[in-house]
Amino acid sequence: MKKMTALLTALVMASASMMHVSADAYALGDVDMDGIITGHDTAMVSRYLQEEAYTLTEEQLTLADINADGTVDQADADMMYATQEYPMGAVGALNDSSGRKYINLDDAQDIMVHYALSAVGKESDLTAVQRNMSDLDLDGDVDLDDVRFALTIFARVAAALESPFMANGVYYFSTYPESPAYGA
Ligand SMILES: [Ca+2]
Ligand SMILES: [Ca+2]
Ligand SMILES: [Ca+2]
Repeated sequence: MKKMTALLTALVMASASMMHVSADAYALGDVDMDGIITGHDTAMVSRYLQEEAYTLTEEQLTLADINADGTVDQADADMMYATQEYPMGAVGALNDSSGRKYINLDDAQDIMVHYALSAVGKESDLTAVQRNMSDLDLDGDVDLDDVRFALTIFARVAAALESPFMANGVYYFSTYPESPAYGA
């Protein structure tokens, strides 16, 4: 009986800890809490710093303070950009060993196929990490806007121009196409 009680207690405690997902469970910098630092995390922090209306939760702010100095500022965004394993949108980079830092046409196609499948209620091959990386405009959803952004970035990179969404370590989203990087 005592054993049974102990087992039940352990089960209750285990389920309680599963319900409360603490920021402690994630590495500093993993703001979207998907287990890896990508351009999506960097973009979230960058946008938080640029846009008053864009907010992060308390847990996300804890994770955004990657240099652990008690504040979330550009130094964190810069450090996250230097630390991130994959750039925003480069969903195929997770499956190849090229280490490429730029979005390519295959990535844009993968994002478009994911959108098309989800539009008809079907699952795509993209993992949760890749879905986060596909949400280029950070609205929490992967749709045609993200496909358009992916194609635009690909075209800019192909033309050896800087991404319209990134300049001097800052991602620009809401200001597109008036982004400071757009005319570069
Ligand atoms: Ca992440
Ligand atoms: Ca900091
Ligand atoms: Ca989106």
